[in-house]
Amino acid sequence: DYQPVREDKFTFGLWTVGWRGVNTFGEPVRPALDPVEAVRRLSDLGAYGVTFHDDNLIPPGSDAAAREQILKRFRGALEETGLAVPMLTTDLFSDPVFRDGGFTSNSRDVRRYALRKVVRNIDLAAEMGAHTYVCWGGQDGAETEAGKNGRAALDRLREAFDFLCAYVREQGYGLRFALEPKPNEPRGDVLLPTVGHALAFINELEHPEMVGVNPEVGHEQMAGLNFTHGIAQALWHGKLYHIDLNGQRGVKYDQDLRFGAGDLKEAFFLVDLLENAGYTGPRHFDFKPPRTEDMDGVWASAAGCMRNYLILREKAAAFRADPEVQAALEASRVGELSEPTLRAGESVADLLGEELDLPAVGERGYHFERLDQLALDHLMGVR
Ligand code: 3MF
Ligand code: MG
Ligand code: MG
Ligand code: MG
Repeated sequence: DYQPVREDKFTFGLWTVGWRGVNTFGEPVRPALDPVEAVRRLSDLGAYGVTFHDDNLIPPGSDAAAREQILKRFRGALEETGLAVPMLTTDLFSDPVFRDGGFTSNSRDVRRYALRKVVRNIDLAAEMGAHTYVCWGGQDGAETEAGKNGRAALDRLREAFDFLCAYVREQGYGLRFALEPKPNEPRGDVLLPTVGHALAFINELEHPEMVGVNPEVGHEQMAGLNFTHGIAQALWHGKLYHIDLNGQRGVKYDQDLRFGAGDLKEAFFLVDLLENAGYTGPRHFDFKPPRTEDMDGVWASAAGCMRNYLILREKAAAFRADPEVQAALEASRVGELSEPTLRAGESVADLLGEELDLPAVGERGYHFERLDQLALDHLMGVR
């Protein structure tokens, strides 16, 4: 019946089901959603937790008393439902002051304000028991080359993360940061456009062990990249701290379709990878119920994200368990890639002394098409 349970670890951003459907050409189509209502509805649907930007829960400009009142009500909903808050993040993009970015705005006073906004929300993240703090620098980017010194921007970004890591260490919080890459939108070009750029950047930090990535399906696909390959590399580096699941169809604006919509085959192999690689973090949905939907459609869309994940999980397990698939994997030499190329202790002379029968090996076929068709047969439900 594909009914999600808490152990599936499905989480949703408050900004996803709460998205009011504003777009570049259209006004909001749905009413504001009370975060307490979001918690209750997501709990009823079987989710494990919720995540949010500071401003999703506490409207900017709230005074200390209002903030406490909102938090008290929200904590009440968490207690009542048992939902967790495994991740928090900061809105460093909506306010007009962030029109040239947060950590990398050309304006130093804005950069200092961005740091203060994050520090305050990190305290809340720790209080809520979150393990991950996601940073998406959506307005950190440019439309022009002359207006932005790319190397200085990276200096300032490093300065920000070195400072934030030091703060978390001083406070003794058990938090790790996860950078979310995106190639463009809202800026013409965004800083750290892909998973690979983010991984390289992390190596330049003072505490690289405290910083990983939060890749989003659609963001890599907007750059025409293979998301599953990107996740494989993030896992290989031990850097998959969090993940944003959704759907996207090709190189165009950030569609944020529900998970499974968009490139279904890549979604299948993504679930297969996450389930088999031992990823234990939340399965976090960052999607936008389309503007066509009323509130019933919003909940149908959220339920669809989880349902599709569970169906794909079942299909992936059946694919791996199928004896014909196992034989096809063997015929495709997939397991052989896990064998080291060199023998232990082998000398260069040993290697040089070996011959390869070029004509014979050149004729070798890999039978990937047959293997891939078996995957599609499973995915399409005929096996
Ligand atoms: C934009 C995004 C963001 C990030 C969020 C988490 C608003 O395309 O994906 O969602 O996921 O800011 O930090
Ligand atoms: Mg997106
Ligand atoms: Mg996104
Ligand atoms: Mg995202």
